[in-house]
Amino acid sequence: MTNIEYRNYVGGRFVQTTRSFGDVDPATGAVRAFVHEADDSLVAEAVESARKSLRGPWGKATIEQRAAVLDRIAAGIDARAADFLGAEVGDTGKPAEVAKALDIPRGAANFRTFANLIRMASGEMYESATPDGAGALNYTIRRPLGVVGVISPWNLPLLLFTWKVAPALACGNAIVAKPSEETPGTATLLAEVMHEAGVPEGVFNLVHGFGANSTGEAIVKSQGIDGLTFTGESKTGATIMRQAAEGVRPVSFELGGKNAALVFADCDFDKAVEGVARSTFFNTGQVCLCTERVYVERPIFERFVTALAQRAKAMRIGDPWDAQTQLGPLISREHREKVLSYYQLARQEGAEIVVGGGVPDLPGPQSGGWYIEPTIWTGLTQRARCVQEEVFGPVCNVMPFDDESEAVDLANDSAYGLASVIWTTNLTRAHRLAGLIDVGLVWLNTWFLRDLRTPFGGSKLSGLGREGGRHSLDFYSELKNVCIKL
Ligand code: NAD
Ligand code: 6OD
Repeated sequence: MTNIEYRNYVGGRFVQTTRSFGDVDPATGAVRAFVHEADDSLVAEAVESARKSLRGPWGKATIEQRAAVLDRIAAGIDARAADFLGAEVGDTGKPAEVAKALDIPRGAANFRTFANLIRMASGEMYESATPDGAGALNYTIRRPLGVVGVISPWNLPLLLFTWKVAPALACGNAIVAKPSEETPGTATLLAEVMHEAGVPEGVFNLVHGFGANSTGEAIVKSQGIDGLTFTGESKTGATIMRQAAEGVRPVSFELGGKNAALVFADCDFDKAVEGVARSTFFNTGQVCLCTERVYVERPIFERFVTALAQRAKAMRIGDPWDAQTQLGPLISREHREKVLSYYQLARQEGAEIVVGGGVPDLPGPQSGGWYIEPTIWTGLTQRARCVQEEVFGPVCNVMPFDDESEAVDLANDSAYGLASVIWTTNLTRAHRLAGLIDVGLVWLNTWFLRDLRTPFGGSKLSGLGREGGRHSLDFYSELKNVCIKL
């Protein structure tokens, strides 16, 4: 029986509620913590504390004071890295080696990056002519949006939560944030770090719960929220957008993907196979940027499928704390049912299952986890639902193409527009195609290589707006123009 409890953090206090739900370890299926669900009145209290904090010292803090707070939070995450690792691996089942290398350091890096970016942020200034010849000066001031609602998903919990909280704080906002109900752990530890780092009360509020008819919806519908940033499914984004229209509040959305990799015959073959295996199976396929559609130039198609299948077969599935493990479980029983329903649908749609397609038989505690086999399909048509709909699991369909323009058409034949990868040694072609693919992010001969100053986001169903670097500052603040007659 677990004694871990994740509480809400409202107005600078950790708050218990009368309703709680279990937080399940997906690697074993066991309940690892209890989470105190915030009801509408606690959300309203969180919004009110956030508003109040903007009228206090936080509303008057200088950029340097805010940046120093962010640096202290980053140091706090570093100092408690082992706790963060335990919570992140416990909540997601992802291999500890991955969380150690990516999720936890990135949580701290998000705060350091936005501390530095806000220190360096510049405004606009114009000298203007006036009829009397004296002239005028116009300059801009960056003001916070106010109270920002942050709603995040479960796949990269700390990374995505801090990716929004850090720039929102850097810009001087107050926050009411809800992590996914599946992964409440690291967000709760972050509240402790904020508390210890001296974030004034009410500036950061954490409320736990579900989405529709629960905490998430209460945040979205609260008229005390001045802007909303959301990462999650495209359908949820559409619902939130409708609700946020009341009050005309700005939204920033990072949504789903059905991302294509284009592999040309002139690629560095081994690097391309390794790269596509990584972009398909990383985090058990649960990254919005993961590849689910692979288009391979016909002369190397068979060889590529064989090599990719060998990689998939060799993947070590199992205990996330074993340093050899490469593939953890899916996040939940429901999500595994969804992914398995696509494995079934692919058969009905005529796929050849090159590898995988089922559930592995694991020994020990992991026999109760939500594991699934890495899977490769061939033979599906472009119109198949399995080629058009986001699965969000460790699976891709591989299809041949004959020339560059067909490859671009296939990549663009999707309702989503998040990310693409092009594998070729012809750099002229790489740059030409990068401009032609309808997505927000293109990687050439690499994948998920991130510079936090760059714009991040998708087109079509994949999102609205860009975050990252100055684009985050632009979303989390408003520019005010000041004009003075000289
Ligand atoms: P989800 O949309 O189900 O939930 C995301 C968050 O929204 C959770 O905190 C949830 O509780 C909340 N929520 C759900 N319904 C809500 C509602 N009606 N009102 C308010 N809040 C609500 O998504 P998920 O299953 O947690 O995450 C997986 C999805 O996220 C995939 O589609 C993936 O592609 C997408 N994603 C996109 C990006 C990106 O950067 N584009 C990054 C990560 C994940
Ligand atoms: O790296 C990032 O900043 C980012 N937003 C990644 C999103 C991954 C989606 O699952």
